[in-house]
Amino acid sequence: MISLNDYINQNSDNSDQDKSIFKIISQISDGIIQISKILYAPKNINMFGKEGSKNIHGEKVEKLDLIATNIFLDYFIKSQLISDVICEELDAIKTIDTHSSNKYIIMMDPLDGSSNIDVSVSIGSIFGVWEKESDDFVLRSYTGDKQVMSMYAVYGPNTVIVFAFKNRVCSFILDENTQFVLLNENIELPTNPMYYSTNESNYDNWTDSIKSYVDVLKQDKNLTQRYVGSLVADFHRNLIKGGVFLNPKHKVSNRAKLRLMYEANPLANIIETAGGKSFSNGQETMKLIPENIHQSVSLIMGNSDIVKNLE
Ligand code: AHM
Ligand code: MG
Repeated sequence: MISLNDYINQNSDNSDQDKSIFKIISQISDGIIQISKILYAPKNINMFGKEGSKNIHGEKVEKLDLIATNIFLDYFIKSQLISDVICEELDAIKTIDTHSSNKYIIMMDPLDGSSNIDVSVSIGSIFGVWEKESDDFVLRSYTGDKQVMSMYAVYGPNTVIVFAFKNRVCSFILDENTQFVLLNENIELPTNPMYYSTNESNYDNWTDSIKSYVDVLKQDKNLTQRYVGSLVADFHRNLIKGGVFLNPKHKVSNRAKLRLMYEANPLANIIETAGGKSFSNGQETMKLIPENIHQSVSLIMGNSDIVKNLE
């Protein structure tokens, strides 16, 4: 068994960047352990349910959304590495410390799929890490292709973390001693994809090109449909088994649902490192110039041979 700590010791080249990023991975993992402990302990059931307010996206905030946000923020404040945090649950950028040694920016969805909490369906946390470009924060500079590390956790039958760093995608599972141990040190998308994943209740609200694309996926005898409704769970399944995930824009509103900075970009980096492709708004997701921190984009990602660049 190789623990996360062993893995870090074996794979760090002791450069400043390796030391910093592995420390960030380690701190995020500690936050994920804290959240797992809350999720898997029945005595904490009073921490579940709606908090009462709505977030900037108009969604009802779950108590756990806020608990998870604060758990990760505490680690980032202590790290002395993080300058600013952009978070699904925070209206504005949270500046932690502009000291020059704090040179990383984190974008996070601290609890993805939170509407699935009450029904015991898998949920997750998503993170993208960028090196700070300049003293003034200029969002346009933070395109997805500049991420130095992307990571997620899936809280399902067990807790698994996956990260893309140094051109590899690795996964670790939380064991019975509350320690992350290595599952796979080089995840690559399988060559025979199994699934297409989308919310087909939106069919009438898709453009004709998306409808035709999904019609073709449905006809493909090698594919079957799976859809959880927690982005991380849908993504993780398709990363391991192969497939395509899509959450297109709605035809009438011309708007999409998923967020560029802390959902689409981190997962795009992971899928592309694993050999796949990701498109948003008719472009490669990671080449999109961000316009605002909570910007929503269409998302189509998965195996290169079945994924299509549509909106
Ligand atoms: P959130 O729970 O962080 O607000 O995430 C939004 C969720 C994603 O996890 C999931 O992929 C998507 O909303 C589901 O969208 P839809 O309702 O269109 O199926
Ligand atoms: Mg989310």
